[in-house]
Amino acid sequence: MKTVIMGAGAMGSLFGGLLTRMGEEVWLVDNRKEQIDTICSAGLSLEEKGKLQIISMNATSDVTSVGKADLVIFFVKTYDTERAVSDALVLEKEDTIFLTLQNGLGNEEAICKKMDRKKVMLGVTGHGATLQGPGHIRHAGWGKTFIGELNHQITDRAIRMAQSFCDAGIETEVSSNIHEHVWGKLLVNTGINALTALTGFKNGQLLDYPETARLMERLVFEAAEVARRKGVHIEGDPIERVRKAIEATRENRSSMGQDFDHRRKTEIDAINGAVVREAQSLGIPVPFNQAVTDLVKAIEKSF
Ligand code: KPL
Repeated sequence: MKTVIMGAGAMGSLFGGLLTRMGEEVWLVDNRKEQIDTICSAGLSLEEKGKLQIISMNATSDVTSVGKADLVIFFVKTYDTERAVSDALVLEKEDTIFLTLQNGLGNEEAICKKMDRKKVMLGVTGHGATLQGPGHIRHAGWGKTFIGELNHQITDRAIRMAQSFCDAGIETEVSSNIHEHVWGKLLVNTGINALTALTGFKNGQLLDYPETARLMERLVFEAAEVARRKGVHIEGDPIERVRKAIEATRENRSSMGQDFDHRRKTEIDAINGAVVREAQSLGIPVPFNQAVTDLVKAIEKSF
């Protein structure tokens, strides 16, 4: 099974490293030259539970050099999905599967604009990773991964993929309603990402102060109400679910936090911004999500 990962940031490198370590043929594709050159020359440095491991793996900036793929995983930032999908067209053969494990809303639509829907699968992951430097990541959060077909059927290819992820130490379940998991993960990102970016906190610190814990709850409450009004079923208490995700990724700096640290564009439009857009179309006020979206966008413009 040949897997190509579009996007060699912290999470793309983590999945790539874990699958390579298990013996899969994996290629990381990214146009960040320093990241790719370091992985090619010195391997991927993976810090996990206090141990450092070097994993030799394939990485390139030239997607046309990779050949055809059995599985393509999109791990690019949401605002880059359309470009990555265009780049990935050269990897396609009759039975290639295109899986997104990205954050936020809108990835399915962006991928399906150019790919046959039957080849596309959705997923979400509860893992967290921090890019420490070129070619060097720290695995700093553990959680389940869910994958599923767009038509909600449990297929053999989904079961096989989940098995190979599990073999690599990525606990994965096939879901018969992956869209619920996409919304569940959206709630997690809605409560964590913008707040950690704005405060400079690691995920766990949000619960250490009543002020940020309260803000997290308001953001999640609003997003859960939008989900409810859209008819999306969210299993269990949404705020409790986000608290658990914060505890499981306590030592991680969220992806948006890392974007702020490097003065980079963020995924705010696909996370709290998406909640605001969905709420507007339903006519529901979401003042906390509107406020953090405006703050993140204003700071982003100042970079
Ligand atoms: O998805 C994440 C992110 O940082 O984008 C979490 C799960 C919140 C881990 O940090």
